[in-house]
Amino acid sequence: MKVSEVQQLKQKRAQTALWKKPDSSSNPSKQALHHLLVQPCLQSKRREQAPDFLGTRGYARHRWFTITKLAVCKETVKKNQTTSYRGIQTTMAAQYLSDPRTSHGLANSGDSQLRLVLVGKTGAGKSATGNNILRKKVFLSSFSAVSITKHCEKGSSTWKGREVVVVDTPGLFDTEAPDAETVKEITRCMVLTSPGPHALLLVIPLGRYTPEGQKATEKILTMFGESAREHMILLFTRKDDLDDMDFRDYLKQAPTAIQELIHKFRGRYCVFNNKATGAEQEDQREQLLTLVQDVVDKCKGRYYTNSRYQKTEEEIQKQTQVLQEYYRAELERAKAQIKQEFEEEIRKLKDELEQQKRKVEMEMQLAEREAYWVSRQQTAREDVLSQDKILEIILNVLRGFFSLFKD
Ligand SMILES: Nc1nc2c(ncn2[C@@H]2O[C@H](COP(=O)(O)OP(=O)(O)OP(=O)(O)O)[C@@H](O)[C@H]2O)c(=O)[nH]1
Ligand SMILES: [Mg+2]
Repeated sequence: MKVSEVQQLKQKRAQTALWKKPDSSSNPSKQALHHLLVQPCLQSKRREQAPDFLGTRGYARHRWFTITKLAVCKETVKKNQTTSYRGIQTTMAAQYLSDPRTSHGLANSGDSQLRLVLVGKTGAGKSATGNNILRKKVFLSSFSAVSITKHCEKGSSTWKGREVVVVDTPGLFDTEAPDAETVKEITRCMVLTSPGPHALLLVIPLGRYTPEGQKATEKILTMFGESAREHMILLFTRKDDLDDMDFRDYLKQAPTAIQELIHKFRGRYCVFNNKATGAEQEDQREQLLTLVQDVVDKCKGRYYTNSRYQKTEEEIQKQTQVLQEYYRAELERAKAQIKQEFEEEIRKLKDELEQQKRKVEMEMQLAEREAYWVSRQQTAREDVLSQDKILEIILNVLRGFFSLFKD
């Protein structure tokens, strides 16, 4: 069999498949669609062809199949377009851009995320805590004399219908002066939590609050500054080391440094046993997230931000717009190509029925392409954040006035 014959056979098979009778019971709006889409064809200037047009029962069914699919496709595009481009910009701006005059990000009702950052000394139990909040093993956590987490990482889960985003960090504040690698990691942390975290969890292991640990805490408090204090929560790990002792009893004889911290944080603390399972694990997670919600409520929904976070967010939005423009251009390019290819083919066709069939196919392909690129525009921000390039761009933007977090 010749290649052209095989192709013809394949085409015929494909057409037969399309012509299969659609299940009318599965499509209750069939009558309405007929009225809307087929009826106008019958009333068109090709009316005289109508009996033949519908007389070809298979073709009529094929048109049904195609028209219904096209209508669904167009409906998807319409739906997507309501939130596309300008819509995306407005939503994102409202959701993420904070008032540049304040040092706090104003949460929008659409901002359903709860963004948390874990900070603390190496080995304090940040990654183990992150995994317990997320209820899954996302971060590497292990007993070691050297730091385990090398880069900031992000994980997410849900709590009461809200997305909980947790960012785990390496021991960013262990060294005296931040080196280039630390600055890079702090920037990565800002990118991952942009436009700003709702709560900063300062992780401290119970019974191991060494002088170095105290130094790290002081550095964190200084670096984030006074404006971050109301977003901070103390998270003590190693509750299991207390055995059956009540935490309040422990506090009575705890090192003064711990007592002072509790006082400084006005009782905003949580105690975790990262080895816990079952109900105990669920209870401590619930207690922490309820405390986070309390913090958010007290801050009237605001998240923590500063001038560097605002610059970071501005740049993310700028890059998102560039990518959306690119996706829009790609859509136009794809549409022009589809039109050119089909129109050339249609021009060569003599049979008006065949021409009509090709036009419907063209419309379908256009609608499908549009649905694809519109959805890419909607998720452009995620695409920007998943590229390594964004970190370099923001590092460049922040270079020169990087004095860590403090305003
Ligand atoms: N018994 C007990 N061990 C814990 C607890 N929390 C953490 N650990 C252990 O402490 C060790 C260090 O925990 P990590 O979660 O890796 O600590 P980290 O702060 O992420 O450390 P770096 O990534 O190196 O900065 C691991 O062996 C954990 O299992 C806890 O509540 N109880
Ligand atoms: Mg870690």
